[in-house]
Amino acid sequence: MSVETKVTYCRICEPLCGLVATVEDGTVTQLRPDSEHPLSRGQACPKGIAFVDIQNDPDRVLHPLKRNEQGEFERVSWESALDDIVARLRALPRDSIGGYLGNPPAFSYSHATWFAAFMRALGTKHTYSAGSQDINSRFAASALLYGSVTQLPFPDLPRTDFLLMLGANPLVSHGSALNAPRIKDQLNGIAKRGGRVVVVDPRRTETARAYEHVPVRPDSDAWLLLSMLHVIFADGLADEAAIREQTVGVDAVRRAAAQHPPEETEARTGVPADVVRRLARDFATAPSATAYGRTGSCLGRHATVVGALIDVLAIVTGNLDRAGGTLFSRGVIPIEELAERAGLATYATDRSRLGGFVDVLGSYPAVLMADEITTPGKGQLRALFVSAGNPVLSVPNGPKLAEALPQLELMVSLDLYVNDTNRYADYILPATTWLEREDFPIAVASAAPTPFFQVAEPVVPPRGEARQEWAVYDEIATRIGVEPLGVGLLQKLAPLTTRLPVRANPRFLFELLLRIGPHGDRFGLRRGGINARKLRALPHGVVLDEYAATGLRKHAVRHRGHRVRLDPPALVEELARLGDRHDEDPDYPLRLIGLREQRSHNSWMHNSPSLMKGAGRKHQARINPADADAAGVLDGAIVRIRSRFGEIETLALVTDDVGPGTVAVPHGWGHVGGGWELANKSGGANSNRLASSELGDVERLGGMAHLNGIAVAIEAVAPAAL
Ligand SMILES: Nc1nc2c(c(=O)[nH]1)N[C@H]1C(S)=C(S)[C@@H](COP(=O)(O)OP(=O)(O)OC[C@H]3O[C@@H](n4cnc5c(=O)[nH]c(N)nc54)[C@H](O)[C@@H]3O)O[C@H]1N2
Ligand SMILES: Nc1nc2c(c(=O)[nH]1)N[C@H]1C(S)=C(S)[C@@H](COP(=O)(O)OP(=O)(O)OC[C@H]3O[C@@H](n4cnc5c(=O)[nH]c(N)nc54)[C@H](O)[C@@H]3O)O[C@H]1N2
Ligand code: SF4
Ligand SMILES: [Mo]
Repeated sequence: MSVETKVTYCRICEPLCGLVATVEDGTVTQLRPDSEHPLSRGQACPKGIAFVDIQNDPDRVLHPLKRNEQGEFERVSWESALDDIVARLRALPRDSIGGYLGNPPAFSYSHATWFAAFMRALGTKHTYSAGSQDINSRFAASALLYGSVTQLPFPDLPRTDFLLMLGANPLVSHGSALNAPRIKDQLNGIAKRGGRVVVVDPRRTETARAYEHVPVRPDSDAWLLLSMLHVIFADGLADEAAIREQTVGVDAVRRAAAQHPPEETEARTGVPADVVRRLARDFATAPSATAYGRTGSCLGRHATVVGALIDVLAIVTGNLDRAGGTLFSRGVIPIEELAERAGLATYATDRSRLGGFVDVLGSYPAVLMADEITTPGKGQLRALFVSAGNPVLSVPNGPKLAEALPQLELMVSLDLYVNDTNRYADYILPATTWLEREDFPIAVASAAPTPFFQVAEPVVPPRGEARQEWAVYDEIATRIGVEPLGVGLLQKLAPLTTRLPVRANPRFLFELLLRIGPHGDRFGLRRGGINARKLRALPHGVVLDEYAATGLRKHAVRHRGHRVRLDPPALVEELARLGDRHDEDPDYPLRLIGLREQRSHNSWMHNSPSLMKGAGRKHQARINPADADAAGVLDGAIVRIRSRFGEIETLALVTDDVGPGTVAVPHGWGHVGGGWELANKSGGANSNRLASSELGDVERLGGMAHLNGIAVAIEAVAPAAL
């Protein structure tokens, strides 16, 4: 028997922790934390360790599957699958072909790039992603403020004196839109230095418990932030010199803030005015301060406004682009930046067929998919690729999407499993896991307080007939006669190079971009610069700088004069509309928010025996004792949660971690009909059944789904009824 150990890094979530794999006769038998990784230094979470369950899962899809006439999946060859897919695509207009890209490709440079290039080559508008349920509002805010849709400002954790966090729970999520391994140490570091970590969250989360908690009503952050700005301007605490130097249009913010003194917003936010005043003063007078928001700030009715105001707070207090403040992101492989400069990464340059939503990075709200499938007319969505996604569980009103999917003329999924979505597909094509492919960190890696880079080689060959997604897209594209990344596009991305192959492969492209990036060797012109060959000799990765760069505004801000624009018309209009909508409805007096758990990852790790063992692994709704009492709901009993759009039943966990009026339920549960046996048995319910798929409920600037702050009611379910 041959036993080897191989160094790699985890690609489940954003810290990208270093791992060491034990490989016995070509099979990964163990994953353990890599003690030699310079940043994660021997730390990894249970999900990373348990990935070995997924790698070797007997329920994994290892061969192409085709739905037969009885509606069952049967094994077919790659050749016959691709022949049929290609033939059916050829018969369709290209603008009727679309794709949904799920979350895992955020950690696969080749998958993400080739999917995007394939969609672009088709010239279709039907590009959707997990982004509209996650982070597109952040990108929209960046497009408005900085003229750069790919900009991902992040908190300078190692140097800040004050971190204000809105809607993030990094002790469980491990940090998001932020690449910071060992984030708990980083946050503890702030406190140890005498700084502060303040967590604004409707739930007393793991992170809120560990630091200072400001409980807030769901979906009221816009008012809280405006009131903080109110105090900062009214008390003369704004950094006028920084505002003059870095920005234009501050009066728009001043005017908006003036209308929201803390005394007037306190009923809405639940944060007492004196707490807001103190918070604003402390933030503004801290030696350095940064504000950071994550999914809890992105899934409400005013997501883009909230995202922008979070930055504005740092900007007007002189904390943008300086040590300890909010820093501009910069990719080691500058793919996002180059794509943007080449006009390939856009915001609001086009509109969706239905609803007239603006594009964010060329994609539209995923909640549109169901209507786009069922609404006839030019450009109707008729063929759909679902690439590493499970939108039936992750987008609002999954059941509606599940009903629409069978109406497609062709649905193809690239995945590891038969999941709740691709069970409706015509073809499921087996994809490699991250242990079976090479990688470079992209996307979130550009938001790293400690710039770092690591290349990963495949740890094992693909299991079964699994293939890398990019290669599948490349082949399909070639055969239907479109070029995903041909010479023209390549030249746009990497104008420096002259020796270009006719058709790129991802490795070629990214190694090239690495060399022309901020740390690259510029083909020998920059001494000490990096290239892929050098990096392969450093398998644990390499720290590129002690701290992230400051002074990047002239590089990052693409508005005229490199000034941050505080008065973009779309934002000003949206600020004026704040509070126009009323969610108050006596029939649905409570507000539903989401929740992430340590041993769960969105919808796709519920088939791992090691993560699912233990009594606590049940789907539960966190309900405040007062609300539970009023509805007669008992702890541990079944509760029915109703909204205007649907209802679910799950177990009640009565706890004062959530304030009165708030109910917190994790998404990504309630598996039915997929090929993951343990997941199907794990119970629970799809909380997104409660969310609205009405176009009027989609946030306008970022196209964000409304998933936090949904009006709901609860009731006890008599055990006899079950
Ligand atoms: N109510 C509510 N809803 C939410 C959220 C919330 O906070 N509240 N969060 C939202 C967020 S932030 C996100 S990111 C989305 C996630 O939404 P989705 O991305 O739609 O769903 P996932 O559950 O991440 O499913 C990922 C799929 O990819 C497959 N997969 C895993 N690795 C690979 C791989 O390497 N290659 C391929 N081809 N497939 C792979 C898995 O088997 C799984 O089927 O959910 C969103 N939905
Ligand atoms: N263990 C684990 N880790 C994960 C994931 C996972 O599923 N499991 N998913 C990964 C993904 S895809 C992502 S995008 C990241 C997300 O990373 P985070 O956003 O840090 O993760 P969440 O736990 O969803 O944190 C969101 C917080 O927002 C709060 N919140 C809800 N509504 C509001 C509101 O209106 N205002 C405010 N201020 N707060 C609100 C919630 O109570 C919750 O604590 O996590 C990643 N990491
Ligand atoms: S926190 Fe866990 S899942 Fe995320 S990268 Fe690290 S080991 Fe992987
Ligand atoms: Mo996400």
